[in-house]
Amino acid sequence: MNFITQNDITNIPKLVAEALELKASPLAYNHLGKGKTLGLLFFNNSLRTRISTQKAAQNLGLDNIVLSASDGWKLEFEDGAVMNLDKSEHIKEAAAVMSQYFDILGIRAFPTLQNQIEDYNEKLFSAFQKYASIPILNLESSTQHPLQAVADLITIEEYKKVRKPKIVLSWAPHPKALPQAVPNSFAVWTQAAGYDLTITHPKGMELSPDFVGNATVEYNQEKAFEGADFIYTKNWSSFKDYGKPLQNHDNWMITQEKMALTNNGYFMHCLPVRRNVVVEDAVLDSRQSLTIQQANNRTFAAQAVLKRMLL
Ligand code: AN0
Ligand code: CP
Repeated sequence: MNFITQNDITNIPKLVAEALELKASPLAYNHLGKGKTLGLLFFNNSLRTRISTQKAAQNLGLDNIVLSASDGWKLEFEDGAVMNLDKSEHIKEAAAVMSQYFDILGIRAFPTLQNQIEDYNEKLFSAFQKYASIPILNLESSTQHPLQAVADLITIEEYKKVRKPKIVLSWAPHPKALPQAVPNSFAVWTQAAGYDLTITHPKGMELSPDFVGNATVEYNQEKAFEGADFIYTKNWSSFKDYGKPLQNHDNWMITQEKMALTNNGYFMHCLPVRRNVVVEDAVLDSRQSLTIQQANNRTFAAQAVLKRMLL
């Protein structure tokens, strides 16, 4: 079994329940991974994804090896390429060789944010799927970050006070161009789990319709916040004007005043977060912030997924 999108998981509420069982008893399956090795290939930096996935593997008795390729290891992807320039290894060999050493291969690779077609076709992940002979685990691809979404669903399950809470995904300012992977995944996984979702962002920052699905889009941030139980915040760069960051929207920062419009709502963010740009200190440091709980749940999200991949 691969774990790349929500379509790889049957019965999402059951996966969340399995994660909560593992959280209560992390070592219950600590022989499941015995004799097996998880490879973790990072083309970009990571704090949470790297350590929580290693921890999850460790809890399952699964050995893990991290390969950090963020320093410019360039793979060739084109069929028939004459490799006389800067790329020293073809994906065909790289994926096949890693398949000899590992039983599962986790990959993190951010989008180019230049070529929308390549990014949204998941060029790198598709090539690894084609040329690796072992299951692939998504540690954040060009368009999706499913382990983050599972951790977010676990956190919502733990903190919701009603069966169908009001969940709002809000765009927030950021100085750099960031991927759409986190909001894309949050949107599809919350809806796949049966929740209604409201998305609020400035005009022009619409996400891909494939990920928005049936969510309500509300361009007035304060109106969107009214009565919300969870405010999930994330910056993303433009999908329409592909990869362009939106500047001069500092008034979209999450403040205490805006949180006061909610139903004593919780604040969520996947981290890393830029303080007093995305969200002000008072919100992040308040009791309503669930960011550290979300980060903790990354371990159990990864563990529930790896457990299914090993069974
Ligand atoms: C990345 C992103 O926006 O996708 C990783 C988030 C988990 N964000 C940053 O690098 C700031
Ligand atoms: N939330 C998240 O994926 O963080 P890292 O980039 O540190 O892994």
